[in-house]
Amino acid sequence: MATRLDQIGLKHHFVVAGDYNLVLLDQLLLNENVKQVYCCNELNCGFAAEGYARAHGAAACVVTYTVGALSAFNALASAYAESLPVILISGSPNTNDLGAYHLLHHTLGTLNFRYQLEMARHITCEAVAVTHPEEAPYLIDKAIRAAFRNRKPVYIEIPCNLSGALCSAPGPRASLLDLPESDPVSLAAAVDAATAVLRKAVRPMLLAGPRLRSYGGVEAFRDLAEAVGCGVAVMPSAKGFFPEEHEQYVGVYLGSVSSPGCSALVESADAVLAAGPIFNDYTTVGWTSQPAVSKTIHVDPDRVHVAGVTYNDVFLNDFLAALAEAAKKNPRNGTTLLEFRRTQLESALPPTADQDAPLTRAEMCRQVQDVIDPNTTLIVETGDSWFNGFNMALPDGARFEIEMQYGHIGWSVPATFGYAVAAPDRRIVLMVGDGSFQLTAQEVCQMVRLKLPVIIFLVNNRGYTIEVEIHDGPYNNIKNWDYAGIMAVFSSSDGDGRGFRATTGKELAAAIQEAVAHETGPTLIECTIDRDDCTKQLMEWGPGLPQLTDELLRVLSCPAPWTVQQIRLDGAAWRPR
Ligand SMILES: Cc1ncc(C[n+]2csc(CCOP(=O)(O)OP(=O)(O)O)c2C)c(N)n1
Ligand SMILES: [Mg+2]
Repeated sequence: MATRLDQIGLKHHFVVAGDYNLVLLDQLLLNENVKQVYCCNELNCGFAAEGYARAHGAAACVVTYTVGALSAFNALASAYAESLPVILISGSPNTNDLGAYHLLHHTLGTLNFRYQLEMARHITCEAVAVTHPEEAPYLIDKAIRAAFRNRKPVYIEIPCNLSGALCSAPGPRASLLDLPESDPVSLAAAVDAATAVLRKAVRPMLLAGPRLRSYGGVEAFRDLAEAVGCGVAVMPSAKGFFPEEHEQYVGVYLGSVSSPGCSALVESADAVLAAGPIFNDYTTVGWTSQPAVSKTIHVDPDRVHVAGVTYNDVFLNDFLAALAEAAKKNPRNGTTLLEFRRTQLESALPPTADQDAPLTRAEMCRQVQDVIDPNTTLIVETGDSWFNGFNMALPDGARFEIEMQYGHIGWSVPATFGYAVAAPDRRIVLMVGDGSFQLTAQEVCQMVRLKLPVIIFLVNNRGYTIEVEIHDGPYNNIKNWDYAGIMAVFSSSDGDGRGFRATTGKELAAAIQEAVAHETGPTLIECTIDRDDCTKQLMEWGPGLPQLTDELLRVLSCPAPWTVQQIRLDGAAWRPR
């Protein structure tokens, strides 16, 4: 296992120790090329690996049986949704325990020791359990190969008593990392069909989707954009996959809450090539906006849909590269770009607020924007931080990370930790809401432990503001914390994390100055803003999402034939129509 993790290029793996994995951890420590990084709990451990995979391409984490693994599963599901090859390794009962009728701790107290493997199958593309030392090299390779081919997580279970057992040495890594090749006939046909569509189009557009990076298409997409010469928009989770300073860049496409001028271009285009998109309820703003299917060349990771025909076994990277070669510049393709530039007002810099006035969201964003340089990775958490992030300008080289398909609040703190471990030379900036932070806050102590100079903007708006905009109630209020003060707790006597509270523009500017200069640990800046001070995009996006409104209840509930009357929870009698 250690040799393979080393050979696939991992420099670290993330760990929470437990008595089902201790011997395994000893074995992994023998390979000094792959360092162990410890986490506070297994959910965070999984998310740290997820964040590491974003920066490094792949990741591994090691946990103990059931009590550990079941927590890590949530993060593994995130890696599935976000298409990241994360390898989850769990210790498991000895191979003789079942036959010996041994009831074991950390289990359900039954003799079923298979449930964890069965559960893992649903959230991985390959789940294996080693049951004999000689099977280990084969099963480990099988799982790792699947992770790289599918860009999805995998699960490997290793019994305690086999963790130190001898097995045959692994051979050279051979084809472990190879991607499958497209079917040449399908590929050529798909490229022909797409070329014909693009050639005919008067107002073509390119749209980058979240799967573009996972499936290795970022460079080919840029080549294609330059070959076609048309406008390029990105979906929110693909922000940063096409350079924002490029002359063809037109902004973030998110239906009615897109960046200025962008949705009109995408929706009026006569051909849209969407590379690795995910059109879900969030990204279509509650199914209100999506480029017309009939006009879309839809490029999935392993198939392409063009003009009502699906070309299977055509891989995204191959397709984009071949199409870039084939696409000829259409002189009219610049039309949309020209229109776009005409509609853009001179982008005025946001006004600087009165520096002694209470801090506002807009002033906070204005100052965060100044921190983002070409070497920055901006990581944004679910919440209004998403929308704050979409609005930030990324200079060339800057990167952007978001977990918009899975949307687990609390993801960002451990994922930022993992990302920072993988990319120690980048400036890592996190924007996270108070509610999200409360889920996984403790992982900041690992940033302190490893002296990672992450800058955390903790947006304290006293609650779940994004939920307030979707559907408000008392459940959106949360207990306030002394977020700035928490850094002293995490630093204790052997760390150097710093915490500041900014209640005005002046205090924020001073805190940022300290944060940028602080190199021996993380800095958390608590930005206190009003509970209702949110982006205008959130105000429009939130109410657009489908919810359990009375109208939907009426549409969805098909009463059973014997139902005469149903009593709603609020006591109001409701009769089926
Ligand atoms: C694990 C999990 N639980 C619950 C939710 C539902 N949820 C989505 S956003 C959100 C609130 C986020 O609040 P905060 O981090 O304070 O962001 P804000 O919008 O206030 O800036 C909640 C509870 C979720 N997405 N994930
Ligand atoms: Mg909040």
